Amino acid sequence: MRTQVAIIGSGPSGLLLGQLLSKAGIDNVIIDRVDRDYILGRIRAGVLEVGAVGMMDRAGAGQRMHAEGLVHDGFALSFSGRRHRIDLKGLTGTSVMVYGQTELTRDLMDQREADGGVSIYDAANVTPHDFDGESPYITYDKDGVSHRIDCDFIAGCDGYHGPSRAAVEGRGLKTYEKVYPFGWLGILADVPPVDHELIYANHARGFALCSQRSLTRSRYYVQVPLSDKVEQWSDDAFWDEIRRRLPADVAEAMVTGPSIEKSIAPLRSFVAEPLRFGRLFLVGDAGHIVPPTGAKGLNLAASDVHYLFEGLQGFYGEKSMAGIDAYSARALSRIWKAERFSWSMTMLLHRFPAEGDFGQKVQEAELDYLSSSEAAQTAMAENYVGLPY
Ligand code: RFL
Ligand code: PHB
Repeated sequence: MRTQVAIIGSGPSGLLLGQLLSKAGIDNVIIDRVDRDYILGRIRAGVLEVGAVGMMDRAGAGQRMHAEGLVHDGFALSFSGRRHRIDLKGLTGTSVMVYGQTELTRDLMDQREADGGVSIYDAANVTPHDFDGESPYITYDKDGVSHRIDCDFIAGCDGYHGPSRAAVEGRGLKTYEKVYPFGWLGILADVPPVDHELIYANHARGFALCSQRSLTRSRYYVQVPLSDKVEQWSDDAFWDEIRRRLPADVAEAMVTGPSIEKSIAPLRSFVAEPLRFGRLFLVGDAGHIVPPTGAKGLNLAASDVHYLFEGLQGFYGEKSMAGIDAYSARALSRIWKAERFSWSMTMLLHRFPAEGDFGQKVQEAELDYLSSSEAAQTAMAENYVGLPY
């Protein structure tokens, strides 16, 4: 088989890139290790920046998001028994969209299917080859048969554990990493959200987050030690713990119910540099990871795709390599700012056992300062709604 751009990974970054390329008349094939239902079973991000919303529209897949997504003009910080609202709209003129990654992925998959785009699922041993030269290709096995896709470029949209970054390790790739000493225990439940906006809570027992997927589906998280196993946490134990970490009025208003998903995610900051090796690009989680505190993971995948699409469009439209040459630096400049923000939100809101009571007091002082300084709130709001592409 031959295509112009071979895309490894059918997550948000691969699907967004595929849609934009198809719309621009650039032939592409998406190839994934697992199947559609497996991908849609992953419960991940929930908050979209205005840039990611715009990317969904450009991909022609934004209709349901606009109809069902919830526009949020602010969020709350809870600390020292009180709550302070960050007025995103008032401070920046911009809002965010609450729309789950599962729904966004489903919309992109459906649109790709409707447009006749080619996706290959359940492909084993996907491997990129010869990307240093002008004729790269991908090999994979499916149903016991080996296949080869020849292409002009390979987009590595294959997540943190995919084969694209593995293929460039030891070839000048530099990685930066910070691992946090805790994880997030998250549950999804068909109960109305406790508030119409998100609540991020700093509490002596640990961080908690009240998020949502719709007016009838809630997503809640609590900080847990890395040694905790999800089986240790009954639904009742989870609800008891999150209520302890929230202001009394919020805890009392919380509607509880059986979980439909429960999992623990470790927190990590990670960046790989550069993001381009000849004709292979690292995109989204393949190139970087943020802790979820700033809700930036999916949004960074969207901005990477924006820069890469511009480069590929320049190559096919104007025979120019300028955008392709600039991809890594342009994407990394925005990535590092989101890394910084995600790290600072994580440091501000979580309990760090090694920092003791002193660390907790410093966090409370910073939150108190934030609640009294419009300048500090504006800086937080500007980063939360997303820096410009
Ligand atoms: P994805 O979504 O991981 O998609 C990568 C795709 O590549 C496929 N793949 C392979 N395909 C072929 N061959 C192989 N060998 C392959 N190996 C992997 C995978 O099957 C998959 O379909 O990366 P992408 O597209 O870059 O999108 C990034 C986002 O998914 C990610 O940044 C966010 O979901 C991060 N994230 C969160 N972000 C938020 O903003 N808020 C959150 O609450 C949030 N929660 C999360 C998260 C990520 C998690 N991970 C990665 C474990 C919770 C979790 C658990
Ligand atoms: C989510 O809804 O899953 C979510 C929302 C905001 C975050 C992280 C996760 O900062």
